[in-house]
Amino acid sequence: QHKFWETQPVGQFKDLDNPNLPEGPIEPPTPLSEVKAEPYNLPAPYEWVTCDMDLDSTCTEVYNLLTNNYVEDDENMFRFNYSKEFLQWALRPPGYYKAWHIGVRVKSTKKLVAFITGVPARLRVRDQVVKMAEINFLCVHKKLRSKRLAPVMIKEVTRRVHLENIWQAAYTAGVVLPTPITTCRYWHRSLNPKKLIDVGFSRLGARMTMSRTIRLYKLPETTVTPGFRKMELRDVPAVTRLLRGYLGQFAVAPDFDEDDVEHWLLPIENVVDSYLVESPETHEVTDFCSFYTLPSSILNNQNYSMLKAAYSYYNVTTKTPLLQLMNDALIVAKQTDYDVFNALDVMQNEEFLKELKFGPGDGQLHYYLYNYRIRNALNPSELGLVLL
Ligand code: YNC
Ligand code: MG
Repeated sequence: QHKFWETQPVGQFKDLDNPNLPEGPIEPPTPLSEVKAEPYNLPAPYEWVTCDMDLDSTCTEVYNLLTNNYVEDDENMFRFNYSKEFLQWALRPPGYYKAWHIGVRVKSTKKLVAFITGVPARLRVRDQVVKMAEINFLCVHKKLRSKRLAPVMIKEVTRRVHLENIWQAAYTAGVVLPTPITTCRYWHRSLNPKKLIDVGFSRLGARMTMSRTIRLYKLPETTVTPGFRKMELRDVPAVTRLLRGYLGQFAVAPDFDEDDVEHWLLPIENVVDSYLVESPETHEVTDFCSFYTLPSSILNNQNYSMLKAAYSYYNVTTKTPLLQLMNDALIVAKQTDYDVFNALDVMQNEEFLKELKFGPGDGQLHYYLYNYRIRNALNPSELGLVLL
């Protein structure tokens, strides 16, 4: 069934109903001297490369590989189009390792045909903070699919993570593998319903006209919460306190310090946006919301080539009602021309999804840990982690 994954230290389907297995690492770390020093073998025409994401030329090659070969929806109508600026942000957080940005080239032409990445992160699982790798952007060129290249890519990134004395990882995928710690659903809030319907992202509801639909999704021109403004560098300490206080309640969540918050949440145009509420009376930062920008290419449409999508990231409230804060997030996204605002049913998101007119999507997103067992699958609302 899973010839590769059956050999890996991950929760196996056969163990799902075994209550005696302890939570925590599945295998102990091995001495670093026992970690394979040489890269895994690739088929003869290919070679490993480390992709230097500081180089604009390398970034462009990675961008082109992903733009043409990365994740599509089930009906092959849309494909993720991560921007170069986004990739540089996602792949260079505090303490990142260049060696974890792994490419495969054709030896003869140097063409980049596969990619996988890791970045370091501290994740808390219940009461344990664990150093992990977050694995993302696994991509094999369409012409090289189903040749068992992916397992080699995964083993090679694992080897390079082990060389840094890190033994656990977190990742998400649209496919079912042994075994998800939780399974989430994407919800979509139309901001530009006419375009979404024209490109086939959504359909006109039963007994709905286009003008009724446009009215249904209409938003105020300006935000309503007093003191709502963009996050700035000076807000990093306050936002870190707010986030740490909030994420503590979830079974699995990042353990963010100020450096992490500065990197992951300080706004970068067309990459990540964060807003907060500064109390007009006390100047205290009481609430926070954020989203990242991930457009999708629209495949085979005459009129449009790109869908501009915002993805809900981390949101925290202590004073403002969550519904009102998220409605303000929708308003700023609409002001800056996003077509759709997406959110997973993680954290407390279910509290606003239906009320704010998000509709459930069809794809599912499964979350996984490598070499870390969790006894029972989590409810999405117990998960405090958003991967890019
Ligand atoms: C996937 N997405 O099951 P079995 S998500 C993990 N994640 O193995 P082949 C995957 N494994 O079942 P292809 C996977 N997709 O026989 C497939 N697999 O045990 C497994 N798509 O390999 C699959 N990007 O090379 C099977 O398949 C084996 O040529 C088959 O390549 C797969 O980034 C892929 O969806 C996904 O580019 C590269 O289809 C290709 O089809 C492709 O014959 C479009 O592979 C783009 C796409 C995936 C996005 C992502 C997270 C990846 C996580 C990888 C696992 C990390 C583990 C932790 C490592 C560090 C550990 C430490 C410490
Ligand atoms: Mg393959």
